[in-house]
Order: sequence, then C-alpha cells, then structure tokens
Amino acid sequence: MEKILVIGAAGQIGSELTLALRNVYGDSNVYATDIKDAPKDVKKSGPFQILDVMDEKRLIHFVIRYKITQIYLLAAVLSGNAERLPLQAWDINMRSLLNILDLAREVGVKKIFWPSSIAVFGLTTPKINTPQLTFTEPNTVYGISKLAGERWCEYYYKRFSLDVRSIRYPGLISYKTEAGGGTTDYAVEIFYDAVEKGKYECFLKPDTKLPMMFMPDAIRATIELMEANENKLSIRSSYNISGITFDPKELSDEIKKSVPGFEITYKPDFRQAIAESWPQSIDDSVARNDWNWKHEYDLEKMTRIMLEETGKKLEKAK
Ligand code: AKB
Repeated sequence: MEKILVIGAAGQIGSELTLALRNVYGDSNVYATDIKDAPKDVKKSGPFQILDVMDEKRLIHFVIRYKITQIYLLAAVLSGNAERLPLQAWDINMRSLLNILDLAREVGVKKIFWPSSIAVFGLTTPKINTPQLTFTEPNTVYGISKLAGERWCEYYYKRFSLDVRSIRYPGLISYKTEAGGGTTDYAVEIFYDAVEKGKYECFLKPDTKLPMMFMPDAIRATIELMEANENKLSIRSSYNISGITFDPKELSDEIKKSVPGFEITYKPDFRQAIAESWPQSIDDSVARNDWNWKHEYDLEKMTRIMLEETGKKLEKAK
C-alpha cells in the first residue's frame, strides 16, 4: 500500500496533482501539505496539514509517523520571484530538495518526484527542438537551482540507489490555482483578464515563443513517469517533455476567436530576458521512447477549456 506525501499541495501543480493521486491511490493515502492553506477540495478530499519543508525535524517525524513510501516535492520559488531575492530562492529551492533526498535515503522512502524546468537551459542551448542532452548554462538563479537539483537527483540515484524521478516542465497553464512568480505566468493571467476585462497587458514581447503545456497533460506525465517500470528509465537527472509552443500574439489570436473584442498590449519587463534565454520548443523523444510519453492538448483545445473554466470560476466568485 503506497502512502504518499505531497509537499506544496496548495500550489499550481500540487493542488491538481493531489486530487489526481487520490484518484489513483485512494483519498486517505495521499497526505497533502503546504506552508499555506490549501484549496477546499484538497482539504475536503483527504488529509491536509500545514508543514514547512525547511523544518527537517517535523518532516522526518511526519514521514515516519505516516509510513510515507513516496514524496512529491513541489514547493519552489519560480523564475521571476527568484530574481528578486536570489539567495533566499537558492536556499529554499536547494535546501528543500536536499532535505528530502537525505531524509528519503535515511528513512527508506521508496520513490521521490521532483520537478525541474526548461529553465535549466540557457543562451548557449539550441532553441528549437532542444535535445535531452545539450548545453545547460542557465543564467537565472531559478535555472541554476534546477540544474544543480538535477545533478543531485542523479547523484542520489547512482550513489544510494534512491529512486528519484523528474520532469523538466515547460510553462504550465491551468485554471484551478494560479501560478505565482514565473516567466510563463502570462499564459495564465491572460485568460482571467480576457474574461474579466476583455484586455490584457503582457509582460513579454508579442513574438516570444516558449514551450508550454496544459495542466492535465502535465499531471498525466507526472503520474505516468512515477508508475513507469524502473528498468525502462534511462534518465535520472530530469526528462524533457514537450506540449505546445506559442507566443503571446498567437495565444491572443486564439483567444480572439472566442472573445472578439479582446485587446492585448505589450509592456516587456525583466522577465523578457529570462524568456529569451529559454528554448522555444523541446525534443522529448527520450521520454517518448522510455515511458511512452505523448501530450494530448493543442493550443485550440487548451484555449477553449481555459476560457470556459476561468469564466465559470469568475462567475462563481461574484
Ligand atoms: C517559470 O516560468 O518560472 C516556470 C517554469 C517554466 O519553470 N513556469
């Protein structure tokens, strides 16, 4: 019987992944935790506790007490926020991962999931169809922390046989919980503003293409990787996965098909330089070969669902 701990269950990925994991493993076997309060459905559908991943002592007690067999560590400071407070972001992103890796090794937790990001790539990386193995010279503190984290994951796997699995997520688009402090966040904000105000001011230039993915694909990828046969996995740093590629202009053109008067204006800020250091599209052939990964949602399908669901959510909030 698996007993799963989700750290960061109130966040953009965690709030959806917790519910998906509860569907697979049973509500009472998935322990959701965060330093902040979680959405109602996360709290109602199973156990939830406030827990700080930096609090090693409480963490180890928790893992022993509930006989945890798998940990999903989703707490992180994203790219934009990390540039505002570089050393704090480095400390939080690295210490949380090292706490978990070492605790898992000591206590004997069977499997760990840790998210990496396209932020591990940098200006020297080929931008189109970025390969799994390539130059990785990130120039953001978030990217540096993700790259270092990948090396630590592989190290713990090789040195201690700890079964750590990881994905380099592209920008994730979802309607349930908003992202916070990332460079790809525009692709979520735009839907709320389109539905509420009919216009959006974008912090990236119109032709800034980035790899993106609709959340249901990202959740499915995560669970599929965690359930994949250990012998099939050739990557123990982090897997490239690919979904959709578009720029702000292409996304706004797609939105205009359903919101005719929608207007977008552009006021690039410091996140433009971050976006320009990242790839435009990702080659995920290794993930496809190793564990049969394949994305499902395209720009049109994702936009239709995002508009419908953000509309319902904003209506409910009135
Ligand atoms: C961010 O923009 O920082 C994240 C990411 C791509 O990892 N969404």
